[in-house]
Order: sequence, then C-alpha cells, then structure tokens
Amino acid sequence: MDKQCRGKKGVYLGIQTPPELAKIVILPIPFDQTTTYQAGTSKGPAALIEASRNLEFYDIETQEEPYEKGIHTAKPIKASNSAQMLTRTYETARQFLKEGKFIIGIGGEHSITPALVKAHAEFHDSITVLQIDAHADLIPTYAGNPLSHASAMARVKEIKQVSHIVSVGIRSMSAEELPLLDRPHTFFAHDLQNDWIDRIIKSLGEQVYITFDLDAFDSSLMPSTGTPEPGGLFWDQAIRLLRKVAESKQIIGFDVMELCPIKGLSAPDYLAAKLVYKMLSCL
Ligand SMILES: [Mn+2]
Repeated sequence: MDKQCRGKKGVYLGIQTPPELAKIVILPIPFDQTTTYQAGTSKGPAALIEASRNLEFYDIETQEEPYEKGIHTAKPIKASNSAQMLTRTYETARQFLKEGKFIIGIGGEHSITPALVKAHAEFHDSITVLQIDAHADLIPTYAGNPLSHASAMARVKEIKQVSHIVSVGIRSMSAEELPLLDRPHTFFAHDLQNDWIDRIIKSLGEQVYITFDLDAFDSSLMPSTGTPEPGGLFWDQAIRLLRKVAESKQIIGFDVMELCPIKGLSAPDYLAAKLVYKMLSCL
C-alpha cells in the first residue's frame, strides 16, 4: 500500500475500508465522566487514531500486512452521560456483531467495557473475560456511582454468559476489594514470572473477550493514562500473552481503554495504536 493513500484523518491507519468490505471495525468511544485522578480519556481515541497513521503496515513477526483484513473506523460514539453512553455503545456494537464484524473498541473510560462485553456475550453461551489492568475495578459502587470506571469489572461479572474474569497485572487495590477477587483467576503484577502465560491460558475458557486497560503497562512505558502505576507489564510481555491467547483460544472481541493523552508526548499514543495493530496481526 502506497503511503500516499494514508491521508485520511480520523480513521485508523489513515485508510478507510467501506463497512461492507471490512472484517474489522474500530469503534472509538471518547468518554470521560467518572475519572477520579487525571481526566482526559475522552481524547484517547482521537490520539490513538492520529498516531496510527504513522504505523508501518508490515508486521515483522507474522510477515503479514494485517490492514489487508479490511478495517473500517466507525463514527465515534457520542453521549452526554454514562447510562446513555453504555446504551449507545451496546447497540452499536450489537449491530456490527450481527453483520459479522470483529470489533475493537478504543476508549475512553474503562466504565464502557461492560456494554461491549454485554453485546458480545449475546452471541455466545459462555465467555471468559481476560482483563489486563493495574486495578481490579471490582468496587460495587464507587462514590455512589455503579457505572464508575472503578466498578467496570463488577458490572461485567453480572453478565450471565460471563463464566469468569481472568485478571492480569493487578497491583493497586483497596482492602475492601480483596474478598471480591476471584483469587485463582487473579494474576498480580508481581506474580508474572516463570510459566505465567501458561497459567493464564489454563485459566481461560475457549471463547475469550479481552479488555486491555492501558494502565496495565508500567507507568514508564504508559504515562498517558488516568492512573499510571509503576510495576506493570512491558511491551514484549503483553504481546507474548496476546499471541499465546490468540493461538490457543478464540478471541471474540477486544478493547483498549483509558488512553489519556499528554500533549507533546506521542510515544504512548503510538504504543496504543500499535497494540491494536499487533492484536490485528494475531487474529
Ligand atoms: Mn481498569
């Protein structure tokens, strides 16, 4: 593909495949309402998309050009409050899934993930959610709000087709969350050693929805997130994990949440864009 074709602003990689020809749909969800520390995740999708225009199409590991799968960037979902955003995200995702698309949601707050999981769950009897995140996000209601980003996984747990959540990279939580943790399926950041990937694979069911909160990455690599945390994953670890999951399970959907761009610092935006492209190379 000639780089001159990549002029299109506002679409992933700068190239837009018509929806009827695309297998992949990038769904921007610019939402930021319940953030507690640094606000700005509503600017995440646009920053990821802008950075993606600088990606190379060729993926060295797979020796493929994953853009050939046909990628359509949908219009960003707009809403004025959490409940409306969840409903619109759910309905939009459901429609694309009906059309047989593979959706990659890009956020935006992690509080949106339950809507994406709910839409995917309707097409399956049983799914596992692989949550890659610094935080457990299991607080039943945070500051009186059940739709808070800190409650994202509490809401996901309530979806009936979700057999369990496998949480990876957790390293910041409150004592009250401890009894809420599914311990056999929780992989704390400090435990990601030796055969950690195999142990994660064993704990997954056959059909897996992956939600990737960018704060799972070490804060040196990913400062551009609402709550950056030291002691997190590095790039090669994350890509090895995704690749292994793709090889051994059926990945039914993917989201990359919580990009909170810092003006003048483009590397984290580029990382997020490349994470999406690496995921595409795995499918
Ligand atoms: Mn999270």
